[in-house]
Parts: sequence; C-alpha cells; structure tokens
Amino acid sequence: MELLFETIRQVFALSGELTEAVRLTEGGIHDTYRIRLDTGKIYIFQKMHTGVFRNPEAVMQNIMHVTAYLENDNPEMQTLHFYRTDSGAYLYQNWRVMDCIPGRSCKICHDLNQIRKAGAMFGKFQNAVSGIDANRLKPVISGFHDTRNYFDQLLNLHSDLPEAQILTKWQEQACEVFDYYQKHKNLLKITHNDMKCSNLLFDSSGNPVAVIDLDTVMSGIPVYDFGDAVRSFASNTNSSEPDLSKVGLNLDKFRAFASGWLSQTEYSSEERKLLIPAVFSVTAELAVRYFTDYLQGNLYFKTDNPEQNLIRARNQIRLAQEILNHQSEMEKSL
Ligand code: GN1
Ligand code: MG
Repeated sequence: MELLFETIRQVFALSGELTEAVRLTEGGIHDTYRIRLDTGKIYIFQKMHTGVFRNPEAVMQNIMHVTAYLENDNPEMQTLHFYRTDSGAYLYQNWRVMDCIPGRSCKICHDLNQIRKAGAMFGKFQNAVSGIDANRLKPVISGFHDTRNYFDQLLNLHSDLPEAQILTKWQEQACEVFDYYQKHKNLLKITHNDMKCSNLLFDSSGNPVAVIDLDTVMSGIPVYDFGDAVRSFASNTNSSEPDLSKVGLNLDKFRAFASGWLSQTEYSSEERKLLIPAVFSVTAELAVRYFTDYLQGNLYFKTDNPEQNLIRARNQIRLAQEILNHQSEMEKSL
C-alpha cells in the first residue's frame, strides 16, 4: 500500500514524505485513507468504487461545479478541495486526493444543541445548493432515490425471509413521497442525497464546520435530505447495531434537528406535509437497499462479514417501525 500512496503523492505533486496512513472505515462505498506528510499537511486519499459510481469523471465534474458554486455563493461555508494531477485530471486510476478538513464526524450524536446546529447547517446547505441549475449536474447514479424501483427489485428476488414480507407490506406507503415528486417534477431540486449524520464535520466545541461527501449532489427530492438526516440524527443507535431492543427514535433529537433545519429552509404547505412521511420513506428505502444487497451477495455496500447487510437491514426495519409509531407526535411538533 505504501508504494501506491507514494505513487499517488507524486502523481498529484504533493510535496513531503509520507509519515502516516490511516484507513477510515466510516464510508460504506469507497476505500478511504487519511495521509499525513512530514510537512504537517494531512490529505484524504480515496479510491472510488466504480461498481457504484460507473462514471467517476462525471462525479468529479459535478463536485467541481458544486464547490465552485458554494465558494462563490456562500464563501463562509467550508467545502471540499481536490487536487489535480500534472495532466489536470482529478483522478488517477480512480484514486482522488483532497485536503483533510479538520473536524470530526460522528456516527451518532447525543447533544441536542449540537443536533440543532447540525439541522441548521444541513438546512443551509440544502438552501444553498438548491440554487444550482439542475442541467449543470449529471445524474451520476440513475434512480438513486427511486424508492419504487428499489422495492420492485426486491420483489423480483422472491425472497421468503421475514424481512422481505415486512418490507413488501410497506411498499405503497414508502413510495408515496417518491410518487408525489414523480407527478410534480418541477419540485425536484439539486440536493445532497446522502445527508446522514456522519457527513457533517464538527469542531471541538461541537459546531458544524463542513458538509462532506458531495458525490451524490444532483437532482433529487428535497424532503428526502431531511428524512435521511432525521433517520441518522434522531436514531438511538447507528445502523450497524445488532441489538434491536436498543434501536429507536428519539423525539427530542428529532425536534432539535427539525428546528435547526426549518430555520434555514422554506417549503410550500403541500411540500411541508411530506417532511415526516419522507423520514419513513428514506429509512424503509435504505432497509430495502441493505436487504437486497445481502440477498445478492453484498456487492454494493462494504461489509466485514456476510451477515452485516442483513443486520443493517433489520436495524433499519426496526427504526422504520419506530418512525411509524411516532409519526403523529413528529407531525405535531413540526
Ligand atoms: C452510503 O458511502 P456512504 O457511507 O457515504 C450510500 C448512502 C447510504 C449510506 C448509509 C452512493 O453512503 O446512500 O444512505 O451508505 N451511498 C451510496 O450509511 O449508495
Ligand atoms: Mg455517500
């Protein structure tokens, strides 16, 4: 590995000697390393999963457009900075290099004040990117939040496991928000599409500093970003927790996140009604995605063992059930 990192360092013309390489395991798709050079500078070296992102060049073009837009429109917002090779490319054998933004991410967050600030930061991000002309960004994973398609794919696998039965029963309810946006395509906007807790960096005082992971910034369903963020911020556990008795939705966390989010975003009354249903839709969709990947041999999400995607699916099924149980309380507190 060290030889490869040294090649990448040279290809991207980074000066200094490599002193430390640490594998980061939070991301579920790419291979990611934090690289320290003797100049004191710290970089992220990341190999893109081209089975998931079939056109990594298009991903980088999108990111360049998004970061340039943010730097111009919201200069106070820190964003990602990628390096180019001598020939001007952002990729070398599907590896890319970016500055490591100082800050820490969390898989689960318990401080309500921090969660409220996170809601405001993510809301501000959504507000900012929604101004990008959708024609400028390529759909780098087609049907990425096509909830109906994920459910149809699962049905086609004819699984008789209990998880398949629960999920199938939920299909129509889970697809309501997606179907609404299919009928009102003018409401689709540029969104983050992966607005989970760990895609926000915080400083040591718990203030959010930057939204990271811009790979899937493209046209999407605005309320799904809210749903995804609530799914991860308001959960009692992270999605790998196997003990289902611990899995649940914390309403205080939900209220904290939602108040921050709504301080930065605006919706028509019609769209606002979809915010809470979207929390269920995105969670059920992710359960289907994990479960389908398990049934198909774990080709999409990174796993440490063959059962991990099944454990994740069960966790998200339980969380989706908890979301349904608390739906009216969430509605009331919006
Ligand atoms: C994946 O790679 P990562 O961890 O940022 C996935 C998201 C899921 C998330 C669940 C391109 O994101 O859709 O919500 O895992 N990204 C892709 O943790 O499929
Ligand atoms: Mg991602």
